[in-house]
Amino acid sequence: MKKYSVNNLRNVGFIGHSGSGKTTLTEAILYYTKVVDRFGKIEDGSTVSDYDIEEKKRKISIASSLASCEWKNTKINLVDMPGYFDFVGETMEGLRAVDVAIIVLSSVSGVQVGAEKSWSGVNKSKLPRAFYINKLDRENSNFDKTLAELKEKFGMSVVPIQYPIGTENNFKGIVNVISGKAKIMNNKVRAAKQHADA
Ligand SMILES: Nc1nc2c(ncn2[C@@H]2O[C@H](COP(=O)(O)OP(=O)(O)OP(=O)(O)O)[C@@H](O)[C@H]2O)c(=O)[nH]1
Ligand SMILES: [Mg+2]
Repeated sequence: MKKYSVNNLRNVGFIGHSGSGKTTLTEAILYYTKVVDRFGKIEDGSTVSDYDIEEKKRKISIASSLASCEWKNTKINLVDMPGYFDFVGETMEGLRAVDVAIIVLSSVSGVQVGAEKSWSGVNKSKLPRAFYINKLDRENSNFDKTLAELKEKFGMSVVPIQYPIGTENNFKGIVNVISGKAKIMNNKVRAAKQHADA
C-alpha cells in the first residue's frame, strides 16, 4: 500500500440538507478519480457510500461513510454524512473526523434548514468550510440566487471561487475566478452525468 505523509493527506467531510447530493457528489469524485469504474446511482442503490441495506431501501444516508481517492499525489479521505435530521448524531460524529467541511446545497432549493444546522455544527467544531452549490443542471436551478442567500445568511465573506458556465440543461462547466481558467465538461463526462441523472 502506498504511504502518504501528513502533508499529502486530507480528510474532507460532506455535510448539508438531506437530498442536497452529498452521496452523489462522493460517487462522482470516486468515479472521476477512477476509484470505481461505474457511476453508481441513488435510485439503483448502487453508490459506494450508501451500501447499507436500509440506506438502499430508503434512498438516504443513515450513517457517515468513508471512501478514499487520490488526487495530485494526495490521498483524500471523503466522509459522506447523513443530512436527515434523525441521524444528526452520526453527522456530528463525522465532523470530528475531518479537517475541512464542505456544506452541500441544492441550487434548486437554496439555503435550507439543513445548511443552517450544518453551519452551526461546523462552527462548533471550528472547522474551515466551503459551500458546494449542486444540481446546477436541474430545471429551476439558480446559482446567483443561492449565492445571494448564502451571503445574506452567513455574511459577505461568502465569495464564489467558481462560477457555472451555462444553466439548467445547458450547464457546461465552470470558470475559476481566481485563476481565470474555465473547464468545460467533455462529452464523455456529460454523457456519464446524464446517465447518472436519468
Ligand atoms: N440532476 C441532478 N440530480 C442530482 C445531483 N446530485 C444529486 N442528485 C439527485 O438528488 C437526489 C439526492 O441525492 P443524494 O446524493 O442521495 O443526496 P444526499 O445529500 O446524500 O442525501 P442524504 O443522504 O439524505 O443526506 C438523488 O436522486 C440524486 O440522483 C445533481 O448534481 N444533479
Ligand atoms: Mg447521502
